[in-house]
Amino acid sequence: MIQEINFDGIVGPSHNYAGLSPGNLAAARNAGATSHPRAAALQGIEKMRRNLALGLTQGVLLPHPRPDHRWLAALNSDYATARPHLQARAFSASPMWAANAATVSPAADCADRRCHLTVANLVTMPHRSHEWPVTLAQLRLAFADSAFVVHPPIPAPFGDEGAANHMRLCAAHDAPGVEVFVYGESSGPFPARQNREASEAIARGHRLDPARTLFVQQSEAAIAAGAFHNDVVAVANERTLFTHEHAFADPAAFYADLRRLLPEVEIVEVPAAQVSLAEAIRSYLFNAQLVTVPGGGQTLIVPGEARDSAPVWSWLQDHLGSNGPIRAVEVVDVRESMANGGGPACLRLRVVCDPATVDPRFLVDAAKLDSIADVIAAHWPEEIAFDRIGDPALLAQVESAHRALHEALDLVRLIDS
Ligand code: SUG
Repeated sequence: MIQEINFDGIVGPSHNYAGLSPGNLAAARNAGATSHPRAAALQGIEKMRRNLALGLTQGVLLPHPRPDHRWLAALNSDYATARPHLQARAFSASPMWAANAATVSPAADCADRRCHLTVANLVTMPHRSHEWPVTLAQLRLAFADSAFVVHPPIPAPFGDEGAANHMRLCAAHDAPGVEVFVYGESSGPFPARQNREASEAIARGHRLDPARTLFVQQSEAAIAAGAFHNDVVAVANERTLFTHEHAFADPAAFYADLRRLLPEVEIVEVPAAQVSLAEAIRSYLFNAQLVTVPGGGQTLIVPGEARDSAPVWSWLQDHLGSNGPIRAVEVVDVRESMANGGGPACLRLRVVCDPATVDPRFLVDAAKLDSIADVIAAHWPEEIAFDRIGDPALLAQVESAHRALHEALDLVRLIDS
């Protein structure tokens, strides 16, 4: 049966705070702090357990080998002799943010009725620019069935950050949808990571209907306030768009297009007067998983930081008391990821498909999550102080932890290929 599956990136054993993403305020604020990879990964597992408990289907994507020796070799370097800035960029656990793995168009939207995925090139940030080869290998394995088409990345210099800048609105997951590609243009202090040219190329590759595809500009104010991806200020699920008032450059035109293409659309716009852009970004209200639970009704899965914000929490309580589309709120603790600017929505990639067409090694149930948690508890470093990033003993622990997880999931071929 066609359904939405959330594939969460498992937080890798090298998770650390190196402050590598200008424009990502949380990551910049925590640069140099001590990280807790074991707790971080277990927080991610707990979030997946909660999704299963809601009756949702859950998948995983795996951490990448770190440090990335292949990338360093391509730079004519190696981990022992690389300068600290390259060491940190080779060591980042950033593939955990699966929303940046790929852009996904469900089969119902594509002319050939196959589900298309384009791996994101992530060229704007050096530490993320080398993720795509391993992501591509994982996607090719997980989605090897003929129900899918997996595309290589869009070439540089056209930046593409995947599903974080893509939304889909539809009457139901298996019905044809309206696909919305959000791109940025920045004249402010921070880079715009999603290039319109890249989004248009993806839409052509996915064989989308141009009449049902929108290219929408992110507001410059949002980027300048720290919305380095659109999913920091807006999220969509089925017929609901949940967005901040200042997410888009021309919201009126965008909403009019949406209403024309999907008359049943429900637009829930949070006014800046109630939640400022700064508060939305600090609390990650919109970096929530908006999910349809079995039996209908939508639940918003927010980070604990949203509950800690008085204006955000009071807006949510008001909405729950109204007749709005969000019927329930679940709070999850992903604070280790949040400290690097990654909320609940960043940690997952949504794929609408029949689970029977997915390689079962990438799908999880409660028992499999328990066994992944055991591997994490046994192998993941408890903490990484920033000045230990070049330490050979840490490197050995991270590499053996990575292998242990792949062995447990019968996916060692991903490392040895
Ligand atoms: O690309 N943080 C990630 C966070 C990605 C969040 N994803 C979504 N919004 N979908 C980024 O900025 C910080 C890593 C560091 O600084 O070490 C980092 O890469």
